[in-house]
Amino acid sequence: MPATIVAGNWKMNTTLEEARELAEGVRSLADNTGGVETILCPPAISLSAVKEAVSGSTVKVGAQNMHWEDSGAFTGEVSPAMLVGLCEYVILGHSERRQLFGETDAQINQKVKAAFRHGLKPILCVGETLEERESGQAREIMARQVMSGLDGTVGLDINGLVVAYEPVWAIGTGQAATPDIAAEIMGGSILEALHSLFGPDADDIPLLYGGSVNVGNIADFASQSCIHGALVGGASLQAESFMEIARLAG
Ligand code: G2H
Repeated sequence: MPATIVAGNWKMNTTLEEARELAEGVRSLADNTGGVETILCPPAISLSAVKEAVSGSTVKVGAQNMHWEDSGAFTGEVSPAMLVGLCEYVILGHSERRQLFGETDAQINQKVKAAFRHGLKPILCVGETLEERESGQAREIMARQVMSGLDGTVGLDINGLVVAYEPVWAIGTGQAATPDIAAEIMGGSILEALHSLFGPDADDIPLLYGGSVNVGNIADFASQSCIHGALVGGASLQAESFMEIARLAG
Protein backbone atom coordinates (compact mmCIF):
# COMPACT_ATOMS: atom_id res chain seq x y z
CA MET A 1 0.00 0.00 0.00
CA PRO A 2 1.56 3.35 -1.01
CA ALA A 3 2.16 6.10 1.53
CA THR A 4 -0.41 8.89 1.77
CA ILE A 5 1.23 12.14 0.66
CA VAL A 6 0.05 15.73 0.55
CA ALA A 7 2.44 18.09 -1.21
CA GLY A 8 2.10 21.86 -1.36
CA ASN A 9 3.19 23.50 -4.59
CA TRP A 10 3.68 27.14 -3.70
CA LYS A 11 4.44 28.01 -7.34
CA MET A 12 5.87 31.55 -7.77
CA ASN A 13 4.49 32.78 -4.46
CA THR A 14 6.08 33.87 -1.17
CA THR A 15 9.06 36.09 -0.53
CA LEU A 16 11.87 34.62 1.52
CA GLU A 17 10.35 35.90 4.75
CA GLU A 18 6.84 34.76 3.80
CA ALA A 19 8.19 31.32 2.93
CA ARG A 20 9.88 31.03 6.29
CA GLU A 21 6.71 32.07 8.12
CA LEU A 22 4.51 29.68 6.14
CA ALA A 23 6.91 26.80 6.75
CA GLU A 24 7.01 27.60 10.48
CA GLY A 25 3.19 27.63 10.51
CA VAL A 26 3.10 24.23 8.83
CA ARG A 27 5.66 22.89 11.24
CA SER A 28 3.64 24.01 14.24
CA LEU A 29 0.71 21.90 12.98
CA ALA A 30 2.74 18.89 11.90
CA ASP A 31 1.62 16.69 14.78
CA ASN A 32 -2.02 16.73 13.63
CA THR A 33 -1.75 14.92 10.32
CA GLY A 34 -1.54 11.32 11.51
CA GLY A 35 0.67 9.27 9.24
CA VAL A 36 0.23 11.51 6.21
CA GLU A 37 3.52 12.65 4.70
CA THR A 38 3.56 16.39 4.04
CA ILE A 39 5.91 18.04 1.57
CA LEU A 40 6.48 21.76 1.04
CA CYS A 41 7.63 22.88 -2.41
CA PRO A 42 8.60 26.54 -2.16
CA PRO A 43 10.36 28.63 -4.83
CA ALA A 44 13.95 27.42 -5.26
CA ILE A 45 15.37 30.53 -3.65
CA SER A 46 13.57 29.71 -0.39
CA LEU A 47 14.43 26.00 -0.20
CA SER A 48 17.20 26.54 2.29
CA ALA A 49 15.06 28.69 4.62
CA VAL A 50 12.16 26.24 4.44
CA LYS A 51 14.44 23.29 5.08
CA GLU A 52 15.75 25.04 8.18
CA ALA A 53 12.24 25.99 9.35
CA VAL A 54 10.97 22.38 9.22
CA SER A 55 14.14 20.63 10.33
CA GLY A 56 13.57 18.10 13.10
CA SER A 57 9.90 17.72 12.12
CA THR A 58 8.17 15.20 9.87
CA VAL A 59 7.62 17.82 7.15
CA LYS A 60 9.60 17.19 3.96
CA VAL A 61 10.83 19.65 1.34
CA GLY A 62 10.65 19.51 -2.45
CA ALA A 63 11.70 21.69 -5.38
CA GLN A 64 9.28 22.72 -8.13
CA ASN A 65 11.56 22.04 -11.07
CA MET A 66 15.19 21.47 -12.04
CA HIS A 67 17.46 21.08 -15.06
CA TRP A 68 18.80 17.64 -15.92
CA GLU A 69 22.50 18.57 -16.24
CA ASP A 70 24.69 18.77 -13.14
CA SER A 71 26.25 22.10 -14.14
CA GLY A 72 26.99 24.23 -17.18
CA ALA A 73 25.97 27.25 -19.24
CA PHE A 74 22.23 27.18 -18.48
CA THR A 75 21.51 30.67 -17.19
CA GLY A 76 18.83 30.81 -14.55
CA GLU A 77 18.55 27.05 -14.09
CA VAL A 78 18.96 24.95 -10.94
CA SER A 79 20.69 21.59 -11.21
CA PRO A 80 19.95 18.31 -9.44
CA ALA A 81 23.38 18.42 -7.83
CA MET A 82 22.43 21.77 -6.27
CA LEU A 83 19.20 20.36 -4.86
CA VAL A 84 20.84 17.40 -3.18
CA GLY A 85 20.95 18.15 0.54
CA LEU A 86 18.36 20.92 0.22
CA CYS A 87 15.32 18.80 -0.53
CA GLU A 88 14.15 15.22 -0.87
CA TYR A 89 11.54 15.62 -3.63
CA VAL A 90 11.29 17.49 -6.91
CA ILE A 91 8.15 18.22 -8.92
CA LEU A 92 8.80 17.50 -12.60
CA GLY A 93 6.65 18.06 -15.66
CA HIS A 94 4.06 20.28 -13.99
CA SER A 95 1.58 21.42 -16.62
CA GLU A 96 2.65 25.04 -16.12
CA ARG A 97 6.18 23.98 -17.09
CA ARG A 98 4.82 22.09 -20.09
CA GLN A 99 2.45 24.82 -21.24
CA LEU A 100 4.13 28.10 -20.31
CA PHE A 101 7.76 27.07 -20.71
CA GLY A 102 7.45 24.55 -23.52
CA GLU A 103 8.80 21.53 -21.66
CA THR A 104 8.56 18.38 -23.72
CA ASP A 105 8.05 14.77 -22.67
CA ALA A 106 11.67 14.12 -23.69
CA GLN A 107 13.02 16.90 -21.45
CA ILE A 108 10.86 15.78 -18.55
CA ASN A 109 12.20 12.26 -19.01
CA GLN A 110 15.77 13.61 -18.81
CA LYS A 111 14.86 15.36 -15.57
CA VAL A 112 13.24 12.25 -14.08
CA LYS A 113 16.35 10.18 -14.85
CA ALA A 114 18.58 12.91 -13.42
CA ALA A 115 16.51 12.92 -10.23
CA PHE A 116 16.95 9.16 -9.79
CA ARG A 117 20.69 9.51 -10.50
CA HIS A 118 20.97 11.98 -7.65
CA GLY A 119 18.69 10.21 -5.18
CA LEU A 120 15.97 12.87 -5.48
CA LYS A 121 12.37 11.64 -5.45
CA PRO A 122 10.49 12.80 -8.53
CA ILE A 123 6.85 13.86 -8.38
CA LEU A 124 6.06 13.33 -12.04
CA CYS A 125 3.04 15.39 -13.11
CA VAL A 126 0.79 14.40 -15.97
CA GLY A 127 -2.50 15.86 -17.14
CA GLU A 128 -4.61 16.41 -20.21
CA THR A 129 -5.98 19.70 -21.51
CA LEU A 130 -9.70 20.38 -21.87
CA GLU A 131 -9.40 20.05 -25.63
CA GLU A 132 -7.71 16.66 -25.28
CA ARG A 133 -10.39 15.48 -22.86
CA GLU A 134 -13.24 16.69 -25.04
CA SER A 135 -11.79 14.95 -28.07
CA GLY A 136 -11.70 11.66 -26.14
CA GLN A 137 -7.90 11.42 -25.92
CA ALA A 138 -7.43 11.75 -22.15
CA ARG A 139 -6.68 8.08 -21.46
CA GLU A 140 -4.26 7.71 -24.32
CA ILE A 141 -2.42 10.96 -23.55
CA MET A 142 -2.11 10.09 -19.85
CA ALA A 143 -0.59 6.72 -20.73
CA ARG A 144 1.81 8.43 -23.14
CA GLN A 145 2.92 11.07 -20.62
CA VAL A 146 3.60 8.38 -18.00
CA MET A 147 5.41 6.07 -20.42
CA SER A 148 7.57 8.81 -21.91
CA GLY A 149 8.24 10.52 -18.60
CA LEU A 150 9.54 7.23 -17.21
CA ASP A 151 11.21 5.92 -20.35
CA GLY A 152 14.52 4.21 -19.50
CA THR A 153 13.84 3.95 -15.77
CA VAL A 154 13.00 0.24 -15.67
CA GLY A 155 15.72 -1.44 -13.65
CA LEU A 156 16.62 1.75 -11.74
CA ASP A 157 15.80 2.10 -8.09
CA ILE A 158 12.48 3.92 -8.44
CA ASN A 159 11.87 4.00 -4.72
CA GLY A 160 10.35 7.38 -3.91
CA LEU A 161 8.71 7.93 -7.29
CA VAL A 162 5.36 9.73 -7.03
CA VAL A 163 2.98 10.35 -9.93
CA ALA A 164 0.53 13.26 -9.82
CA TYR A 165 -2.51 13.46 -12.08
CA GLU A 166 -3.39 17.09 -12.63
CA PRO A 167 -5.94 17.65 -15.38
CA VAL A 168 -5.00 21.02 -16.87
CA TRP A 169 -8.62 22.14 -16.95
CA ALA A 170 -8.83 21.71 -13.15
CA ILE A 171 -5.69 23.63 -12.20
CA GLY A 172 -6.19 26.92 -10.39
CA THR A 173 -9.69 27.19 -11.89
CA GLY A 174 -11.64 26.26 -8.78
CA GLN A 175 -13.13 23.54 -11.00
CA ALA A 176 -11.71 20.32 -9.57
CA ALA A 177 -12.22 17.08 -11.44
CA THR A 178 -14.78 14.81 -9.84
CA PRO A 179 -13.29 11.97 -7.79
CA ASP A 180 -14.80 9.55 -10.32
CA ILE A 181 -13.11 11.24 -13.28
CA ALA A 182 -9.80 11.32 -11.42
CA ALA A 183 -10.12 7.68 -10.35
CA GLU A 184 -11.01 6.56 -13.86
CA ILE A 185 -7.74 7.96 -15.21
CA MET A 186 -5.55 7.21 -12.18
CA GLY A 187 -6.76 3.68 -11.55
CA GLY A 188 -7.05 3.15 -15.32
CA SER A 189 -4.54 4.36 -17.85
CA ILE A 190 -1.97 5.75 -15.38
CA LEU A 191 -1.82 2.62 -13.25
CA GLU A 192 -1.86 0.39 -16.34
CA ALA A 193 1.10 2.30 -17.78
CA LEU A 194 2.98 1.98 -14.48
CA HIS A 195 2.23 -1.75 -14.35
CA SER A 196 3.50 -2.23 -17.86
CA LEU A 197 6.77 -0.59 -16.82
CA PHE A 198 7.33 -1.85 -13.30
CA GLY A 199 5.03 -4.85 -12.84
CA PRO A 200 3.72 -5.39 -9.31
CA ASP A 201 6.08 -2.71 -7.92
CA ALA A 202 3.73 -0.19 -9.52
CA ASP A 203 1.26 -0.86 -6.73
CA ASP A 204 3.63 0.84 -4.27
CA ILE A 205 3.83 4.13 -6.22
CA PRO A 206 1.75 6.88 -4.58
CA LEU A 207 -0.70 8.48 -7.01
CA LEU A 208 -1.71 12.05 -6.14
CA TYR A 209 -4.59 14.07 -7.50
CA GLY A 210 -3.96 17.77 -8.17
CA GLY A 211 -6.15 20.59 -9.41
CA SER A 212 -8.19 22.90 -7.16
CA VAL A 213 -7.89 20.61 -4.13
CA ASN A 214 -9.26 22.24 -0.99
CA VAL A 215 -10.50 21.43 2.49
CA GLY A 216 -13.99 20.77 1.12
CA ASN A 217 -13.13 18.24 -1.59
CA ILE A 218 -10.03 16.36 -0.40
CA ALA A 219 -11.95 13.69 1.54
CA ASP A 220 -13.88 12.65 -1.57
CA PHE A 221 -10.67 12.27 -3.56
CA ALA A 222 -8.89 10.46 -0.73
CA SER A 223 -11.76 8.00 -0.39
CA GLN A 224 -10.90 6.55 -3.80
CA SER A 225 -8.65 3.51 -3.37
CA CYS A 226 -6.37 4.54 -6.26
CA ILE A 227 -5.79 8.08 -4.94
CA HIS A 228 -3.10 8.31 -2.27
CA GLY A 229 -3.08 12.03 -1.57
CA ALA A 230 -2.89 15.36 -3.31
CA LEU A 231 -0.69 17.98 -4.90
CA VAL A 232 -2.12 21.24 -3.64
CA GLY A 233 -1.51 24.69 -5.12
CA GLY A 234 -3.58 27.66 -3.92
CA ALA A 235 -4.79 26.00 -0.71
CA SER A 236 -1.21 25.23 0.34
CA LEU A 237 -0.43 28.92 0.81
CA GLN A 238 -2.10 28.93 4.21
CA ALA A 239 -0.67 26.62 6.85
CA GLU A 240 -4.05 25.84 8.41
CA SER A 241 -5.81 24.87 5.19
CA PHE A 242 -2.84 22.88 3.94
CA MET A 243 -2.53 20.90 7.13
CA GLU A 244 -6.28 20.38 7.35
CA ILE A 245 -6.15 18.94 3.81
CA ALA A 246 -3.34 16.64 4.98
CA ARG A 247 -5.36 15.56 8.01
CA LEU A 248 -8.45 14.86 5.90
CA ALA A 249 -6.42 12.91 3.34
CA GLY A 250 -5.40 10.38 5.97
C1 G2H B 1 -2.23 22.27 -9.70
C2 G2H B 1 -2.28 22.60 -8.29
C3 G2H B 1 -0.94 22.35 -7.66
P1 G2H B 1 -4.16 24.36 -7.62
O1 G2H B 1 -1.22 23.04 -10.34
O2 G2H B 1 0.01 21.70 -8.43
O3 G2H B 1 -2.66 23.94 -8.13
O4 G2H B 1 -4.45 23.54 -6.41
O5 G2H B 1 -4.08 25.84 -7.32
O6 G2H B 1 -5.10 24.06 -8.74
